[in-house]
Amino acid sequence: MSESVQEKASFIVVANRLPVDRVSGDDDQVSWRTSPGGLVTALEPVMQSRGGAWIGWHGAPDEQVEPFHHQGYDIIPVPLSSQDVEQFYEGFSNATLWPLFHDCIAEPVFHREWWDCFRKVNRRFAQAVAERADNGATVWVQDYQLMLVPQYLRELRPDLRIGFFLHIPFPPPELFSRLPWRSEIIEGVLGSDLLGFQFPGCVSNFIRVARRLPDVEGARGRVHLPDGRMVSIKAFPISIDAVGMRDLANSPEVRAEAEKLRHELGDPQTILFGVDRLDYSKGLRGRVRAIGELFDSHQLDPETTVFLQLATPSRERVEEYRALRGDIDLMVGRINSESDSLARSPIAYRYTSVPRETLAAMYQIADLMIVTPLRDGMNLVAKEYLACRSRNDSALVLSEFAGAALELKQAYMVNPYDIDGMKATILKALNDPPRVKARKMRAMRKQVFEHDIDLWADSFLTELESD
Ligand code: GDG
Repeated sequence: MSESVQEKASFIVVANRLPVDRVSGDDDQVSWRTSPGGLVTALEPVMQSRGGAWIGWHGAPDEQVEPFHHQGYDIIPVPLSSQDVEQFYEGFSNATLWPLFHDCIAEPVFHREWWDCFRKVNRRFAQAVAERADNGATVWVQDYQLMLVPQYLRELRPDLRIGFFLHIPFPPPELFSRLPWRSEIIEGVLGSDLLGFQFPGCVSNFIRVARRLPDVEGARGRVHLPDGRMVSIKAFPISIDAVGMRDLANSPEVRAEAEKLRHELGDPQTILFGVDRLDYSKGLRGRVRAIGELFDSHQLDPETTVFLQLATPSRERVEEYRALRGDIDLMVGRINSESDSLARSPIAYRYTSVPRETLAAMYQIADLMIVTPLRDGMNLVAKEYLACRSRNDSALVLSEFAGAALELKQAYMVNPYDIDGMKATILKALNDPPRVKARKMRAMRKQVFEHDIDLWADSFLTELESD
């Protein structure tokens, strides 16, 4: 395969971020490293076999980066100014759409300047795709930051096959209709030929919203537009590279790191584990409160049990995220300072991101995985835990409001708003007989290994490319 950047591509993925991170060496030489994450792992083999291009932002504001070839496919950077980052990314994407689409857990902020910038940047992405796409190419647009790209792209290039996948939930019409630009967003995304959502509830929410547009009809996974076009709408629950995760977790290096970690935590009998981007949708406040109360009432014993919580820094310049960080610091500090145990703190809390190997080691040592989002499109953490835990003597506590709950039915299900309910379920998950836990783990592991990320990508693209 050619190492130079191709002028045109027959397969294009377009996402807010590129799948690479820039790394600077000691000699100031810049190189690019594949960024970790499910989407990249899923789409890389597809891009390599098709010779495609990935179009997205490279992560540095006010900088132009030339296209380059990376591990078998082309990387096409789209520039964003500092103002674009503030208004398009931090503003409209993450302070308007993100909270609106997550049940308005935080109050969505509506600013007309943000909307103007959102439209401008979406046009820029569409333009970049239009210039690069071969005749009749397949284009797969990713996620809420680019909801207007399908329409803009179709205006520029009606010959393309355009798919769109929303990684976050799509809200019910009662919430969505608050958005001052609701019709424009729906018309934008309806520029696609195929629209994919995480779970069937999002499909029906979307069809109900789309039917409110003049002369639009929709039912049973299809929307018919006034211009005669038909858009297919379907659920494609995303997953993980289950085999890759399992093999990583079982590698000698990760096993050694797991032993070391356990020792650093004071060799506790039982380890509870949570890992999330520090985001208010992930339900950290309630989770820490529930576990803190269990330690406080001695239903969890700090002499034998540790709760390890890793929170990955995220959107640190958005106000709600700063407030959340302060709250969690305070709560954890209070719980640890009030503990009777001098030997160790009940909560080992880290605000940092760790290498993939370290995360796999953490999954390995976790006896109980606690995943309690208030709303989540899917939640890959729950699936990664199942792939990494080859022994069945463990348990998953899972929020009923995560998309994953529809597939991982045997999890210990919780309502993350119900603190007492969560406490009771955590204790049950710890104390159930081993054969009950083993049966649950086996069933869920089977689900994750049989529905992996390849199946997700293949089924979307097969559907998009079939007539
Ligand atoms: C969105 C939707 C949907 C986390 N900390 C570290 C780290 N991670 C990795 C996890 C996992 C990923 O980040 C998080 O994925 P989630 O699915 O849990 O959540 P979001 O980031 O909110 O993702 C979500 C997803 O898109 C896919 O469609 O499931 O609902 O909100 O892979 O492992 N990875 C490393 N170090 C960390 O510290 N290496």
